[in-house]
Amino acid sequence: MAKTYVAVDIGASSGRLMLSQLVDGKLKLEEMHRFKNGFTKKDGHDRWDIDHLIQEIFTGLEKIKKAGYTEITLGIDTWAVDYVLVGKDGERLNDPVSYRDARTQESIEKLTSELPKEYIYEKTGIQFLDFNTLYQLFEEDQDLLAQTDKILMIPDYIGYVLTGNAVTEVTNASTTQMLSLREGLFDDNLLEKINVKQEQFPKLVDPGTNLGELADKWHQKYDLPKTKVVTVATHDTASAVVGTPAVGQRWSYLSSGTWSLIGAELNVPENGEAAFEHNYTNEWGAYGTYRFLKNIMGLWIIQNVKEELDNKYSFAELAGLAGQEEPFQQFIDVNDDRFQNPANMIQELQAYCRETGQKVPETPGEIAMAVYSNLSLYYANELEILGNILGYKVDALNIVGGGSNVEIMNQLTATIAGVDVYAGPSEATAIGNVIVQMIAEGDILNVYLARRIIADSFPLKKYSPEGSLQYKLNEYQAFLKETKKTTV
Ligand code: LRH
Repeated sequence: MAKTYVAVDIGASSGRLMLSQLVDGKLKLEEMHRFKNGFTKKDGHDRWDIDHLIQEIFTGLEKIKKAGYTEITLGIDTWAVDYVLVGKDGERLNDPVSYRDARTQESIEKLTSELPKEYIYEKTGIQFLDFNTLYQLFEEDQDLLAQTDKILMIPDYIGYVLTGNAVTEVTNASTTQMLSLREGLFDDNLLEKINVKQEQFPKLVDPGTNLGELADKWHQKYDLPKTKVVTVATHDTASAVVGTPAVGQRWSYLSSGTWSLIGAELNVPENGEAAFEHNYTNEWGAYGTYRFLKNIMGLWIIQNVKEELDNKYSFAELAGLAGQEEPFQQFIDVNDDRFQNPANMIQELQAYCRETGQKVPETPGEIAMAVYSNLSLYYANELEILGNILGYKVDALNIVGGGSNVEIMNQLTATIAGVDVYAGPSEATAIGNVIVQMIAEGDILNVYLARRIIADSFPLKKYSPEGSLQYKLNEYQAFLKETKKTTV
């Protein structure tokens, strides 16, 4: 019987346990358990309920055992930048704060008044986002930090709870904005500025490292399969890029989930002036690669809209309603900070349109179309910037993740950007997670072969440009220039 692999893949809005086997050269993937995720206010901050997430993992593993799988290999990936502080007794000191919490709103300015941005970017190659771990730790409660034995990134913490073994996996660690590109270690100057010691981070490991067996105490408590935990590319976006079936010579990717991450896979980091100016990042990828990309606000906007409409419409229904509306009724800078965690997303979108003297979207269809068409414009704009920095025009955009199901956006993006779009698989993150396990276990030779297997196993949908919307992109770019200028 084929070996059984399980991906624990937890994003900011939901988590899942996906079971996978390699059968006759094709990947089989089955969802075994799905649960919601989100943050709530506790002790004055927006926090994740990490114990609940771990409980859901056990629930999923029990289901897997019940379905007859007695022995599995397991990998964990989650969103980036957030961490858990663990004390000497091995217990977490508090629930982890969410990156959307307001505590770091001014931290980039504060920290970079002492250590110039140019220094940090040259060292780390990581984009400036106010929620990077660097700024979160800068704002951390100093009493808690003094009691901290280990700082564990979220997936490393989950792996630690499951096995008792602590590591710092590099793809996720790179999002801290504290890893030195040249040395491959945490940068001492940066650590000193935030009062953190090298020893507080367990040893750095690459994706594909064996973490260990599920601890006995969990077998005593629950009915679980025999489980070997492998440290995968624990940053969900890194797993998604591994799971991208790379179509085209000069391919690019858009990992479309709560966030939209658009970029290219590089073998050498690109942290020159142009990349700095456009705030592109060089997050570490699996197998020595760099994920040269930009964060775009993504489906977070539509997820909030959906909730604020009392979940009356599914995502598919919202896309259907959007399809009945004309695109480009208004331009929106979807990456404006005001959309990061507003009290009410619909009102924020409407206020933005009002303030910029544009048509205010009112109906669910109008609002959804405003979001989708502006996300597509933003993607196309970034693809142009990406091409300018790298010195070539990409010939294909591979859209993976849940957003790859939104046909209307796939088509608009292809037409505005003037590139072929290949959509799917929507579960690229879970796929990338199990691929790293399969390579580690010797079931697949390498990532190139893996990507061929993915393309053979999951149907991709191609969208070619329909006419040209270059003029719309030009108008949008002029709008962004103007609004960014006036807000400075
Ligand atoms: C996507 C993601 C992204 C990070 C953000 C915090 O889930 O990991 O790559 O920038 O969450």
